[in-house]
Amino acid sequence: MDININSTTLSLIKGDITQQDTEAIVNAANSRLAGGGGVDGAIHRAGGPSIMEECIRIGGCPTGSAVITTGGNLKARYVIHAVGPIYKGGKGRERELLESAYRKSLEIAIEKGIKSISFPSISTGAYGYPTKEASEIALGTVIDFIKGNKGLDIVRFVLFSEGDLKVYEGSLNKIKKV
Ligand code: AR6
Repeated sequence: MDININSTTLSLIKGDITQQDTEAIVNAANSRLAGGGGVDGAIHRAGGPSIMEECIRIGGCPTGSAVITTGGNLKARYVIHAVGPIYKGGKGRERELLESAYRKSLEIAIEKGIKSISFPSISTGAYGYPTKEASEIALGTVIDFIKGNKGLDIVRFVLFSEGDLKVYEGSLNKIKKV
């Protein structure tokens, strides 16, 4: 599913983030930048050890923020490591921190002159954020950003399952109607 907002195409696909040919891909990292399972494990496996060397040099990243490294052996030139919140029932600052992880990633992309970027569904795996709620936050934040900032040609969400893709499509349809 694709929609155009100003000069940016926002698309939702089912796929593997490590295979994307956008200039940057976003990692769902942890604040120690220590690697792990899920998207993080897949990116480090596919991209090779140079990405971890850069992460160690950077040292860490607070929750709700993001840092950039090169993409090692990936097709993508850069990896933006974003740290989403661990879901604790939704009564804390989870929403704010999830919004901030997406926004910070986009700000870094603009600063670097990156034209195309792929996101995974941050925080909805090991970190337990309910996918429907997280998809509304992710899409809402990205759409607000695109409306206010020129420079990105493609923003792609790469969902790992058909079920997650359907949830994101439902949320995008809902947002489009408002
Ligand atoms: N491509 C796209 N999406 C994927 C892929 C892939 N190759 N692999 C998994 N997903 P998660 P989080 C989906 O757990 O919740 C790590 O250990 C997955 O199905 O990767 O932010 C880190 O080191 C889910 O929908 O990230 C952190 O400690 C989504 O990506 C912690 O997990 C996010 O799942 C971060 O947890």
